[in-house]
Amino acid sequence: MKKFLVLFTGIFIAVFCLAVTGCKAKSENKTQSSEKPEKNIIVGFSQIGAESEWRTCNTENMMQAANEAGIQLIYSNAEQKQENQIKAIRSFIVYQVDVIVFCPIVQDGWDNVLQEAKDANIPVIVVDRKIRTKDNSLYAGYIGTDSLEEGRNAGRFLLKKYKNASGPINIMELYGTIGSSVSEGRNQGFHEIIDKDPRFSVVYTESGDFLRSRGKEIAENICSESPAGTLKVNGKTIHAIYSHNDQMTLGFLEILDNYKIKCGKDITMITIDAEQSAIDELCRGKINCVIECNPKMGTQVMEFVKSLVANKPIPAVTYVPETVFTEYDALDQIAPRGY
Ligand code: GYE
Repeated sequence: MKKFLVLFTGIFIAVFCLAVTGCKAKSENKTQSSEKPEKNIIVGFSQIGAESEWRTCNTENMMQAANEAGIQLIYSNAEQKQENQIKAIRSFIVYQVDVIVFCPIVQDGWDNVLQEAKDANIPVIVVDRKIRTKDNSLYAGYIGTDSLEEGRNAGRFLLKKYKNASGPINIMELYGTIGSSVSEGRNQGFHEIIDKDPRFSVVYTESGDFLRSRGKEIAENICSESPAGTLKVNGKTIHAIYSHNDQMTLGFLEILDNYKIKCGKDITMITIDAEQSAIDELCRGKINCVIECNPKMGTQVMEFVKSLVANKPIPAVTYVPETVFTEYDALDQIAPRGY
């Protein structure tokens, strides 16, 4: 009986302490920041991978924004595989997160898993890249880059650069990931502009999957087949390169340097992202035009998360602000990029 009493008192004290500290923790939370949401929001975030500095910045920005908003983020790295993203989304559904945020590596193939999220009443925000779906009600909204406009800006730069040239101007296009909305947009926007001018033609396109290593590989194959000091594909001299991201560009530049081909002078180089290392090459004269792709969308995403948790709608499409840096600008005025 005595033993039983001691045990009972022990349990009682433990429960009491837990209750007190629990209340204390709660009240501390409240006084720390009155702006933090009442409910502890949990977001499942499926990221593509870590293929570029751009991507790493995008991930860190999302984590920091979640932290600042008092939102718990469950991060999953898909290592460049759609199947891993689908698995991650399914695990977020099982976990019953409040909102799912994901960067789709490619546009197609999401309908089934998004239907599962919808059936579980979990809203989805598509970020960075777009998806193609039969039913737009499968996700709440998209926020990210305007890749069509980025492609147009690349085309506009060429028109300006070759304003007084007679042509022909042969272009090589370094394509990103096949099937991704951003590469499709960057390709379409570019053609929209240059196809109106008969001097320009894309004579060669190859996918480097947004990877520096692939940029190097493609350059090595072409350079080793070209006469010294030139870049020739299928017998045609390349005058300009339009690359869908900085990492592929930087890999390409490394090889051109080895082959003593003067990029920025003999070959015009246009690239997208505006990582610090691309801006540095613009300043060194090896790149002629850098189109910004803005990875910092975290704060806006977390605002959208809060709206959805409060049952408020979010805009169907939101584009992040982006700019263009070219050899015609005052390059010493460019602020550090932070990625
Ligand atoms: O340009 C690239 C990347 O989806 C916009 O993905 C993004 C692209 C970005 O890794 O560097």
